[in-house]
Order: sequence, then structure tokens, then C-alpha cells
Amino acid sequence: MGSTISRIAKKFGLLPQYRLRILMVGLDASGKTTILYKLKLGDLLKTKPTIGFNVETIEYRNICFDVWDIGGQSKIRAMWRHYFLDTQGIIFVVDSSDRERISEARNALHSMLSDNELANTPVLVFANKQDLSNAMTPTEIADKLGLHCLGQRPWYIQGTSAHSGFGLYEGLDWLSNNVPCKAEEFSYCSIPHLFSHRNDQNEFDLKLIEMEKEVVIT
Ligand SMILES: Nc1nc2c(ncn2[C@@H]2O[C@H](COP(=O)(O)OP(=O)(O)O)[C@@H](O)[C@H]2O)c(=O)[nH]1
Ligand SMILES: [Mg+2]
Repeated sequence: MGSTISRIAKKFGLLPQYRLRILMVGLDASGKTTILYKLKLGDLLKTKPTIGFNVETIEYRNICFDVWDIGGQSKIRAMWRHYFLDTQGIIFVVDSSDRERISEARNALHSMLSDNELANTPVLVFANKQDLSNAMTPTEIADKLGLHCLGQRPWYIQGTSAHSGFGLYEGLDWLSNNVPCKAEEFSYCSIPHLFSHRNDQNEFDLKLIEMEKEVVIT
């Protein structure tokens, strides 16, 4: 039944054909949540530091991007690895104006990519906040993050401004062309299945939410 509906929907171009599980990470205040809701709503939201995660499905060019925006404060960064399973693409967000923490961003990126679960997973870097006058260029950020040392792993850096939306869809274009996806990955876009990726996901997510009580937001 499901596959018949899928075939009919596909034929008439009614529903997205693929869904991709994308993890969006980066240091706190790099702009992840702003990007997520700019893509989702086309609008700017006033954000507060993300404790735990936000997840939204973004439909673009016949693809459903399930984007998990995971909090980036140092205490929460240790938890990123719990989300790696089944991840097909990574968006790593950098605040291009934050020269002081670019080496911290580099360390966070390389430490994450050393995890076996993410071997060969394509990495899209959003060099965000390009609207700020003191922003580093994407080329400069690529050097400072050591992207040229990533070997065979597909990577791409895109200058963005989450405020204006500049560059965001160009980045998704690159991801959609570089994430290996198979025809059988076709499915409908609905949020509930997101929690079926792993049995202990709910339990783990609850732990993250619990952390709200512990983490001091500065
Ligand atoms: N100027 C500028 N500010 C941005 C941009 N993206 C995010 N911000 C601001 O950066 C701050 C942190 O953004 P947020 O999305 O909460 O960062 P997160 O911690 O990575 O989720 C907020 O005040 C945003 O309005 C951008 O492209 N340009
Ligand atoms: Mg956030």
C-alpha cells in the first residue's frame, strides 16, 4: 500500500522523493538555530541558547532534510556523538566574525570527524555571519579549520548570512548532490519517525533536556 502511494506520488511529483538525516553542529552562537528557522520559516526568529536540540524537516528540491540542530556549548558538545548514527551529512556552522574561537571550532570539528560513525560523511561548512564587516572570508576559514586536511571526505565551504538567507540554499544544493542516497530511501515527510532511528534516542534526548537544570548559560 505504502509503496503504491509512493510510486503514484513520485510520478506526479507530489511528495519529496528522498529524506536525508543531517546533523547541524558548531560552537554556541554560530547561528545554527537562526539558520534552521530561516530555512524552515523563511523568517528570522529571536533565539536563545539551545539546550539539547531542535529538529525540523526542510523540504527542498524533492528532498526532505531532517535537520538536527544540536546545542554547541562546551558541555553539550560531548553529547554530539549520540546523534551520529545514521547521519548522512553534517553541516558545521562557524561564526565568521569570531576570530578568537576559530581554533576551538577547528578542534571541535576534527574531534567530531574522528568518530568512526562519521567516516566519509560529507561536511558542509557554513561560514555564517558574512553580513558582518569583520567576517573572515570562506577561504580564510577553510584554512583555519584545516579543511584541506580532510583527505577523501567530501567537503564544501559556503559563505552564509542566516539573517538575509544568503548562501543557505546553495549549501543545501551541494549537500543534496554529495550525500549518497538510494531510491529506497524514499519516504514521506513526517516528524514522528524521527525518533525511530534508535531505540534509546528518546531516553537520551530526555537526558539532554534534563541538563538544562545544570548548564549555566552565560
Ligand atoms: N549578523 C548576524 N548575526 C547572526 C547570523 N546568524 C545568527 N546570528 C545571531 O547570532 C546569535 C546566535 O544565533 P543562534 O542561532 O542562537 O546560534 P546557535 O547557538 O548556533 O544556535 C543570535 O543573536 C543571532 O541573531 C548572521 O548570519 N548574521
Ligand atoms: Mg541554538
